[in-house]
Amino acid sequence: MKPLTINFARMKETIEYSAKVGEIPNNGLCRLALSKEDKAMREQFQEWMIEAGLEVRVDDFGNMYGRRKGQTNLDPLVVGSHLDTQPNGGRFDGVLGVLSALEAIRTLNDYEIETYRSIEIVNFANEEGARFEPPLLGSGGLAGVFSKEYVYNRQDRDRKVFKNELAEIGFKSDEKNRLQRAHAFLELHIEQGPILENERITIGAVEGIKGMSWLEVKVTGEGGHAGPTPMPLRKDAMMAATSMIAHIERKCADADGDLTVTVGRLDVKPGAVNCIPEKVVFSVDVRHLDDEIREKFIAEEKAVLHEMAADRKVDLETEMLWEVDTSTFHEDIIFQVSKSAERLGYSNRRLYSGAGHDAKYMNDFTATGMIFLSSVDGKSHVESELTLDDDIYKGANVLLDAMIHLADNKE
Ligand code: HGY
Ligand code: MN
Ligand code: MN
Repeated sequence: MKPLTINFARMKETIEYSAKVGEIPNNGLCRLALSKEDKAMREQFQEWMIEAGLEVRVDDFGNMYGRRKGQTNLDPLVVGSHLDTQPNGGRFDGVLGVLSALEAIRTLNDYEIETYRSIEIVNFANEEGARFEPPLLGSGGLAGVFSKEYVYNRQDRDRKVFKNELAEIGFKSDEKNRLQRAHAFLELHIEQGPILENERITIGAVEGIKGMSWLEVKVTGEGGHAGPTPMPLRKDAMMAATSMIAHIERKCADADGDLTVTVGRLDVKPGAVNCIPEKVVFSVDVRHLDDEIREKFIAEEKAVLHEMAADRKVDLETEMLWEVDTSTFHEDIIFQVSKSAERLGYSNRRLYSGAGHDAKYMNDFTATGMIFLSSVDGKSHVESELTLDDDIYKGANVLLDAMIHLADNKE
């Protein structure tokens, strides 16, 4: 049977709607988890799912599910991603995975196709970890990696608590609504890197996700007056922290090309022009395909930072906020993505993901895979994030074809 294709004009409408909910200048999106913008987008997504005839439910983490009944009660096929964004996010990260799943359901409805297994589409709560750290709280909670108590007590920078914010937006529901079992999970997502674009390849059959660590470094010195305090007498937390960050960058430059290190968050106390910084707290995001290389880098670097702190007579504390090892997806799902791309005549290649995704924790829950689409200039987590319509159309067709095959799998 010739592969079906989606209704791109209809899908484009949902993408354009989403692009307005939390819109910021330069085509960006700021739709932080559990914000009023997230609430508005969730409510619209819920409406679309109901219109598509899905049984909608929300679990206690705020994960949203829409179930399309199949012929049997066998474990369902699950597809989806996340609708929350970074503060300076793009219009496609996570969004495409949720809206392509919705469009695939709508297309199955158009053709009145009844699948052997039920299909559930999902919007996971708090994938980005930009507001409530760490990331993947919804999928991680579902997979049993994070306890309900841990997730509920996470606080944002304004000390707002996850549990209260989730209730506030009206998406805190029942534990019994959690997804119980799945035959497989498939997530369509933008690559957020340059490989597919550089090689002019349409579809990425993702093999897995790199390991990553989120470290927090606290440097405590002594505050003082910016003027009369002689330099040799200072215990300046900012000068110490910046020399540490410079060392981290140098050490990363000496490592192999796969290591990435990012200092994305830095807070200074008291943060006044004419006060010597007393305390600096900064984050270090470390990623590598080889878990041993990542862990060795962190252990060696922590030792050097402690030496640097002693030289500067400041205190140093480090805390591992979150870390995950490299995960490899299920061969059957990776193969299905490649096969569906071939059936549709789209170029494709296998690759690993440098970005984290809900598929990371869903891989603990069921046979999991991802479909990648090209990111223009390899950019993401910026307002200018862009994936071209033609790629979106083709990616959604691959998702649809893979869904039909996986949902009709009788094993
Ligand atoms: O951090 C990540 O890689 C993901 O975008 N949350
Ligand atoms: Mn994402
Ligand atoms: Mn992201």
